[in-house]
Amino acid sequence: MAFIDMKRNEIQAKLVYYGPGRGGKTTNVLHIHKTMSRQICGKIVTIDTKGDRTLFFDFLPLSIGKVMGLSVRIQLYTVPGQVLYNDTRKLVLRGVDGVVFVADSLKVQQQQNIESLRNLVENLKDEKISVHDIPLVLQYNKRDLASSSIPILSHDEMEHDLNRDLGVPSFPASALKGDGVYETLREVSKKMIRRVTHKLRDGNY
Ligand SMILES: Nc1nc2c(ncn2[C@@H]2O[C@H](COP(=O)(O)OP(=O)(O)OP(=O)(O)O)[C@@H](O)[C@H]2O)c(=O)[nH]1
Ligand SMILES: [Mg+2]
Repeated sequence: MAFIDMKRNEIQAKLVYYGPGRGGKTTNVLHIHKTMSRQICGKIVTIDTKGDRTLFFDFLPLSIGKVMGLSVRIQLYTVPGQVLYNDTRKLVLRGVDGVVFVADSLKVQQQQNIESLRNLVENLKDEKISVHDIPLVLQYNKRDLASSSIPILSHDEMEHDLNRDLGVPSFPASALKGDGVYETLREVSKKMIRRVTHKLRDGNY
């Protein structure tokens, strides 16, 4: 749950990029770090990687402006997507305020997308959070491969497999090229801030 630091007049919210291994979570964060102004974006911290596989997490703090007189800081994390690192995913999910689920458009990854989403639902449940309750957006990544010979899932197939029951905003993206990265981040941030300000207004903090 978002943390309010009254001494510093600051709201801190935790945003987690979740999804199957090699789906493009770290690539999203690297793109944000590379292209965002230094006034907004702090230092990136990458804890333990092997090649391009995240073994623990990536972390990037963003200061995105003011809401109700309070500075808003979003702490952005990625989880390791590989199935065997579930303990780490659970740890990173603790205190989560919003989730970007990065799905891989590769046809061969269809089942991994579905299993990773199921795993997210379970791990959120352990945190007493309903997937229908938390600010969540889906990102269908690697759309640039549509112009290659590699078979990819259609947008409709991904909507059907992943978003049928959720009905949340979804964005096509190529994190590698930077397409759709900010659209995704903007939407989930909007949802998170809306949630925090409602709670503040209702006196739930
Ligand atoms: N063609 C293409 N490749 C991408 C895209 N996004 C990521 N990749 C590549 O996919 C591979 C995996 O990307 P990562 O960002 O490391 O994936 P991840 O989700 O962080 O993976 P884990 O850390 O193992 O969970 C890398 O070689 C990326 O360059 C994209 O939009 N298009
Ligand atoms: Mg990674």
